Amino acid sequence: MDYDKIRGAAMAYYANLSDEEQLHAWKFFKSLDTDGNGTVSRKEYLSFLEKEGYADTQTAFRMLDRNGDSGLDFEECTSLFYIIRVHQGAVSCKNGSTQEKY
Ligand SMILES: [Ca+2]
Ligand SMILES: [Ca+2]
Repeated sequence: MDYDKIRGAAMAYYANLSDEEQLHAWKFFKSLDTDGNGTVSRKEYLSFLEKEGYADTQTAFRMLDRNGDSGLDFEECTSLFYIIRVHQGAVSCKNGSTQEKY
């Protein structure tokens, strides 16, 4: 997966969301950050995936953790939000984007 492309798309996607949807993205981030320290650790990330029934993946975490500090900040989580929303959790590919929303 071309993460730079995903990230660019995620940023554009987020920028075009309504206030309500942006709030939803924020809540999504807060729901991942279960201890409320402002970053989503790998453990928090994995327990979220487990809870939501997504397979995998440490690979995706490494991909999402762009600055390599072993935690996902809000911006990094936006990419995850985008992937889940737009690609229906298709961290494992599939037909790509037939309906791009940006
Ligand atoms: Ca945390
Ligand atoms: Ca990070």
